[in-house]
Amino acid sequence: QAADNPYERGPAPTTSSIESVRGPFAVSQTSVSSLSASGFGGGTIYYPTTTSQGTFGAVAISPGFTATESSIAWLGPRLASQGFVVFTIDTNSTLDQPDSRGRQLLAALDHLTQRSTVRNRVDSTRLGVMGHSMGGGGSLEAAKSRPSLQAAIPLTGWNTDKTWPELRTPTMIIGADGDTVAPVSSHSEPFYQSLPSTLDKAYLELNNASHFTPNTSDTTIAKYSISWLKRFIDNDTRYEQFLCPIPRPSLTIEEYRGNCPHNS
Ligand code: 9J3
Ligand code: ZN
Repeated sequence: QAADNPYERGPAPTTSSIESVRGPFAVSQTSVSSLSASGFGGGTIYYPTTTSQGTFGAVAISPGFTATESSIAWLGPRLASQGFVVFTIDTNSTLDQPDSRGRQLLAALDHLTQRSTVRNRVDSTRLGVMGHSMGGGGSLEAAKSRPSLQAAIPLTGWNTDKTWPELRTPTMIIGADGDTVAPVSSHSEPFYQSLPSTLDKAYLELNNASHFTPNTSDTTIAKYSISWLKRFIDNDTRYEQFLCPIPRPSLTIEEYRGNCPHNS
């Protein structure tokens, strides 16, 4: 790791390395049963196998309404292989609403840092949240209630609360142009617009995408999520090149908005 950033993990990134299905770290996994979980429904922890590179930042990820952990499972090894401990969770009930999903994400992070078998591998000061749909709405709720979180990324997020001026956590909102369940016009766009202008924030609208695009392996989601988590959980400015200047529209990007350069 570089002397000037103790949180930096892994080799210098390239476009190819962040688009790859697997990053440089070998990944192990361990299950957390619902019986041993307190305040959420259990899940799977994916983590870099090595113990020779210090602790890693961590992220908890919630599925959406009626869905289970399997719907977001692809993100586990994809993100962990880049150098994060990743906890994909089940919720207590698949019908839980975004505020409950937010509390469950925080309970999962607490389990990860305090009770899990991999707790010694996790830096409890470098944590983030993600989620799909109501789980994405939950990631906004989690960041609102715990401003010490270092990154939040709702994926085609859904919430009845459209305004998030309370957030202090660097947040990347990912929406889909063809989403008819959580249309960007009534969810992701107002979420983004309501975030403080002083916050490090981004809005990525996927092109040719649906509400359920985040449920299968997607290189654009992975590439920008990895960059956001590295930049703000690990303070790793080597990833700034993928976020600034603001990415141009492309075959997979309908629109991107953000503040560049970042200020934290
Ligand atoms: O988690 C989601 O997919 C939320 C979208 C939804 O079905 O909301 C209806 C209440
Ligand atoms: Zn609000």
